[in-house]
Amino acid sequence: MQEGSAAILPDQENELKQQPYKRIGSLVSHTFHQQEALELQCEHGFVSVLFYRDDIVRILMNPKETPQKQSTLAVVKERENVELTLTENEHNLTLSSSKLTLNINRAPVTIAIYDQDGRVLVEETEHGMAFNSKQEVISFKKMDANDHFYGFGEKTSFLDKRGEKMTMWNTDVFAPHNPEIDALYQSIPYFMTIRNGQAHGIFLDNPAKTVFDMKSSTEQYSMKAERGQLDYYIFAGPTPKDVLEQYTAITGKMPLPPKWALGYHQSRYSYKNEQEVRALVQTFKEKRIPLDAIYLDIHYMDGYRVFTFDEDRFPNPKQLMQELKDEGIHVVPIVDPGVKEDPEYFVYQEGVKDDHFCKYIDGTIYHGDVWPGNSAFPDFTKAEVRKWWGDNHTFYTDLGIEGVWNDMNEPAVFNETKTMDVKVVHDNDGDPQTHGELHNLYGFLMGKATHEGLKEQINGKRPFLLTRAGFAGVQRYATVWTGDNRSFWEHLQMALPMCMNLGVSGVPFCGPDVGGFAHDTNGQLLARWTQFGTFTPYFRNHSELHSLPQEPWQFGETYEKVIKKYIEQRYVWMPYLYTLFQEASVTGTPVMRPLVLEYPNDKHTFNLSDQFMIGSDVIVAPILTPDTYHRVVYLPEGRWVNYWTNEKLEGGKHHLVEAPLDTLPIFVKEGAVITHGAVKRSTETKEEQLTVHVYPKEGETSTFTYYEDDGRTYGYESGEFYTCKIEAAIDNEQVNITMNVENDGYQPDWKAVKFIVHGVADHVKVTVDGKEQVTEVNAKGCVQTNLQR
Ligand code: MIG
Repeated sequence: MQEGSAAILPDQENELKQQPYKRIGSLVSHTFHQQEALELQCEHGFVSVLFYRDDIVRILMNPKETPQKQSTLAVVKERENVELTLTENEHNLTLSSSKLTLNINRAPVTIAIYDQDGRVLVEETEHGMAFNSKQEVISFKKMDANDHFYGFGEKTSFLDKRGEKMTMWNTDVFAPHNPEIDALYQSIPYFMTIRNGQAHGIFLDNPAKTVFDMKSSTEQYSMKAERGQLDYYIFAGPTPKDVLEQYTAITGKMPLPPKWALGYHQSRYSYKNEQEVRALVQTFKEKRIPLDAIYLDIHYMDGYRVFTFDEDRFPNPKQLMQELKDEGIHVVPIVDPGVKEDPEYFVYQEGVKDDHFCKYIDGTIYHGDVWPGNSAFPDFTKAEVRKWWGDNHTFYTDLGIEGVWNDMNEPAVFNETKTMDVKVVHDNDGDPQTHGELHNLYGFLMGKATHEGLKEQINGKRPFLLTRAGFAGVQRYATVWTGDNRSFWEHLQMALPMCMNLGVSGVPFCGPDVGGFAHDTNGQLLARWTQFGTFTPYFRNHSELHSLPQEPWQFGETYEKVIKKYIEQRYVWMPYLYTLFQEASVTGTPVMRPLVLEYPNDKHTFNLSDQFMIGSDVIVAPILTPDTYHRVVYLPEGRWVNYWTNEKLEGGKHHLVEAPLDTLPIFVKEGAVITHGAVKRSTETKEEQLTVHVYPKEGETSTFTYYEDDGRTYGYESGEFYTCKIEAAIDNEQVNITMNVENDGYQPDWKAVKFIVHGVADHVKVTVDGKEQVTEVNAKGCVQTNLQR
């Protein structure tokens, strides 16, 4: 419903007034045992402090009793034994590990946390931790004039969240996403502060509605939970990448995805029947546009019943899947949580019989209206239900399907609140809690159920799961797409900071619907969006039922050519991207990065929302407005090379660069090594030759450790992978390159390597592993040499 001016009537003011908070007061007593928690009893509340590692501490506050230590399933880390010392005097207690020191003021109790150099990271204001009569709990922290905030999961608006107030409450938002919509599908109550070049982080592990207010004051910020306890972790940093490593130590890392999940994906709400699917694949083939996956949206089902196919539209799914598989294409069907209330439908029957659905306290099943009509919802907080749900996926995996798309899992319900009744009581494995208390976990737990089920069923292959809703830790199970955006240039613009902040929130594998979901796209917007998509970790074109079709060829040849070129580029860059995905799976550092992650001391990067990095050496600066063929690009310190023209540009300043329709501005840092592959039909096509681009820098050895494995199985966990350290140095008109295989547990397909050395004189000599090579100067003025393995 559209709101009119009535929404701002003057007499509504009072209702909006906040309840006053009560502070926990002074310290009454405390207990401390090495390796246990430090427990504080205060006048009006209880506080626990637990160390997980030297550089990670957890703080809990409960106004009524000693805090419960049970974490949500977002947390995977067990506590390590950390050597701690506690000292006391009449004013305060001091608890230290080798990396963090907590200074706890006795009257009133407020906590300040310092790093090993005595620098304050997080410091409570005099309000400290508090609560109110509505059961809300809150913590107030000092805000430094130099604080910049990143993360918070999937949020609209710009990169730096200083000056924003954000609500975490998983919500299905079809209305246009804009800066005032602060609750979308994902809730990741986590952020990173960068202050004077150093970083620390906070994760609030509370799945009820939470609010982060970095807006109402310039001197303090707050984080509040509507229900439950304050339960948060502090990450010591000091670099932004350290914070990500620490946060993902607690909430887990993205497992290495199957390579096909990194290819180009085509979707539509909906490709409605077998003929449409076949015709689609045929067109991609005829036009020689690469394709790795197509999606089946809700029309494939029989009356929107999950785990069924409509027999008229899809009479022989098994055969269809096989045909597509032979073409190197995967199929990803949508699976929603709502199970149609239908006593003749086996999923509903089983769910009722075995007590799998969400219920009210009196035992009646909760029903809500979604696509299939009145529906029941699995209670994913119960391990048994997750197992049942996961097992049901044999319906798909028996057909050869290896990827699933979870939608509507906020859960979305067609009613005023847009979700499940908060009075529903979840089983929560024997510790019942209301939906209001656990709401933000629902999609995450559905993801856990689905991922674990698929993984068990596909014989050692890596499953792919796409999800709309999630919570902290969602990266362990699923790829995140950013829901129902629109075909607006503004939404293309917004997708950059949104995805960068998802990356900073531990979710490296994410992306928006390319071209925009709702509303009609056009050739130029689709072309520019596809250019951006080449470098979003997840790359899927998807559009809505009533919108103009937006497959790559729908807007005429000029656009088709550009779109095709950038889909091809995705495959050209794949060997580089895959290495970055592997890095992310081990370190938590995202593939797509805001510049501030690499240059936290450079003020030009703090709120740089219209360009990003891929790894630490490549800057991508897409065009984000119509009829625009130039743009400003900021290049940080160092020298940078225009990827297309080899022009060298000085860093530490802004440049005006050209960007005709077929050009996505890309800049490579001098000193970088980049690996490329060939244009392919899909990731199933073998790589015949690896291309190594070298951008030598005087006085420095360039290094890149290239990674490869079979792209499908978990063999890499037992050493079946290939890593090769590529080094290059320029010395007196000679470029010396070495390739040292560090792990040969897997043999790559390619039999030849091509080296392309950029930005050097054409008489420069090239040696590879000590041997001088025959070189030629290629069309772009680069020195090039070929090597057979
Ligand atoms: O509200 O399944 O975000 O990607 O195509 C409609 C139909 C439900 C919402 C998803 C969208 C999907 C659509 N779904």
